[in-house]
Amino acid sequence: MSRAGEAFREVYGQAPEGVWRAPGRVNLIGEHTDYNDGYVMPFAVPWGVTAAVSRREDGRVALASLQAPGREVTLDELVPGRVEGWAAYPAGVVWALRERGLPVGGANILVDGDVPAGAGLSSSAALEVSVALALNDLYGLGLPRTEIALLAQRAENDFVGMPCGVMDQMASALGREGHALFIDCRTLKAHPVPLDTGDMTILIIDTRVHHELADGQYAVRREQCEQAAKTLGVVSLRDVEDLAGALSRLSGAPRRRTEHVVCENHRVQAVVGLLRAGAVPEIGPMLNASHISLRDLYEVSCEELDVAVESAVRGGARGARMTGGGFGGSAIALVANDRLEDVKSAVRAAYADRGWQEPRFHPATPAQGAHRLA
Ligand code: GAF
Repeated sequence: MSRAGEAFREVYGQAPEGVWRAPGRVNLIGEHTDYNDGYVMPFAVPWGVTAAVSRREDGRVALASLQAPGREVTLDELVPGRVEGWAAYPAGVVWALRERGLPVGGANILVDGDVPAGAGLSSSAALEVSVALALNDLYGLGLPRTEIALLAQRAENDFVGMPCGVMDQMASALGREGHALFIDCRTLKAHPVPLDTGDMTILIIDTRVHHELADGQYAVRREQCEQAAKTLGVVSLRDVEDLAGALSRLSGAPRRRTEHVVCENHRVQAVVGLLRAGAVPEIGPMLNASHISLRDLYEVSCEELDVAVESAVRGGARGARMTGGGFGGSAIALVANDRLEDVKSAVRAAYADRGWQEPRFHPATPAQGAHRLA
């Protein structure tokens, strides 16, 4: 029995009906493109959330965690804004399923997460998807994985109140071991692309900072993209074909955001081609270009991410970029295995010079997406 299963038995007095696991994600390339109907290329990471779950018939949802205080709500209390903290994510999933008219009742839930805290590796998607998959199986909903991802996103958008795109939930629900997922966020088709890094490593550099003041900036970026699409008369920035012409009709922030989104979509397609050709080291320049664009055009980086990326490249990485929403969290670097120690030392030294907290390093290997453990 997993640790979550054992803890469930202690908290609720009997064994769970089942145990599920969903991973966090790291994004190889394709940043801030998902909510523009664009392309992304994330993969599931080995860290995630394990959820032990049983149904209950009294209209109550009990939420326990090995990492945080628990909470119990009735199904009637599932109203956006009424549940706060971590519990809003699983509660939001129950809410989203019921909003869709699906026959989901109460539940006893216990979760155990091991995603490095605050690293920007999407512990929230792991939490949502693990619980959504559990309820899907227990209540016999028969939802396809893409639907599970969309419902998890709905929980985060409309119950938690974070206007995220669908990338993280898709990566968690559909990830495949040894593969990155090339996702078209308009059609929601996800193509697994083998990510065989050979004698190289994708190194996660966790800056261990999160700039809370920037939290509202995600929604601002979305609005600026929508505004640009409206000015250009397209459904979304995905539809821009003549970039030079589009840029000549825009100014200020919407112009910079558009340039990033259109070029980032092309970079994703280029990386897919290179990976399919087995040319992993050649994606390095694409990673660097993505970072510069996120820093200068999309303006979602921060000093700690920039220093991590620059010092990693100076230390010998083939390429590096911030990953995820930005303003802290993690960067990734593509590094030949015999240069790993040089790269880590270079980043550590750059942080120490500035008197910053030591960053953490994790090798990222593409892991399996959400699945039932027991
Ligand atoms: C966050 C969001 F949750 C994703 O949907 C995506 O937009 C990402 O930022 C930026 O690419 O992780």
